[in-house]
Amino acid sequence: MTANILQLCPLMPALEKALNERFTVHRFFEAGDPDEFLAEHAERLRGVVTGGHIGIPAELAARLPALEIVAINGVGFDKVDLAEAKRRGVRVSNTPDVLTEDVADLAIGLIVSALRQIPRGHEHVRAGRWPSGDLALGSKVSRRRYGIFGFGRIGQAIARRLEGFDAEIAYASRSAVDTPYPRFDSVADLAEWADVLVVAASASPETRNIIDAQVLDALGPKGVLVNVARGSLVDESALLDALEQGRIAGAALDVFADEPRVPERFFTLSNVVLTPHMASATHETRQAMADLVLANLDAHFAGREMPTALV
Ligand code: 8YV
Repeated sequence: MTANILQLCPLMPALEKALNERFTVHRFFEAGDPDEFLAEHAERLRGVVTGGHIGIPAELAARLPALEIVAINGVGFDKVDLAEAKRRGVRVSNTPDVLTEDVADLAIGLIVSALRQIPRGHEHVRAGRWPSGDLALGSKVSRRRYGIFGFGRIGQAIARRLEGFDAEIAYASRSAVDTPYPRFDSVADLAEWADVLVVAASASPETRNIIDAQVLDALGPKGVLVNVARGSLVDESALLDALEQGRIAGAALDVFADEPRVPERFFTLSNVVLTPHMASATHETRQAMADLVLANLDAHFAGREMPTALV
């Protein structure tokens, strides 16, 4: 008999097809009344497949007595309680490494978009405004100071790409990394030094709202904030105030505190570039992530060691 698993969000069609071939899949996000659904199915559900940005709410995990594995289609595990999983003997896997390049690539895209105003230029041409005048000037990307907050796999991949821009690079992170780049003790000091502050740290209670008004003021009126990590690292209302008041020059954001809901205040600002959490969203990378999700589930249900286990 195939195992019953709970799917918490839509996934790429090839992954959904492969899951359906292996398991009895229940699409929780389309299940109607969650209480009725759980009353009928909870006791049979042995696995959960979910996105990194969704994880599994603690209340839901607590209502799944037969839960054995949570397979995250993403690298971030901030929305899964790993300590509780360990306590219960529930295994957890994620998809590290395969998405590093794409996230770093999008960070570069956001940096260039924000500094060189690519989205505004695009709109300028499409709206037929070019004959009536040129855009205001942008700012240089090359030979600027880039402060990277979070210097793990993704932060380091961003730094490697920025080398191509003859950039000055520094970082701040929980622990020192073996690298020639200077390390700042605090994010505020890094922001003070940097022209562009790139957020690439993982979300945790310690990093919640760490990019606050003080850090933004340290970044200053010529500084730009780029976030490809998680919205929870940025105090969004402090960011909106700073952008509206010109206390920082601009922001390029792929992630938001309450996504997919984005505060409307962002929509009237001309100094922002906004993308819908798409840093890992390429065919190639989503396929590689899907392969890892399946490899972890297959290994678990075959009693083998999982290739990318967190717990
Ligand atoms: C994905 C992510 O958008 O890896 C992560 O942690 O947030 C992203 O890669 C998401 O997990 C897709 O399900």
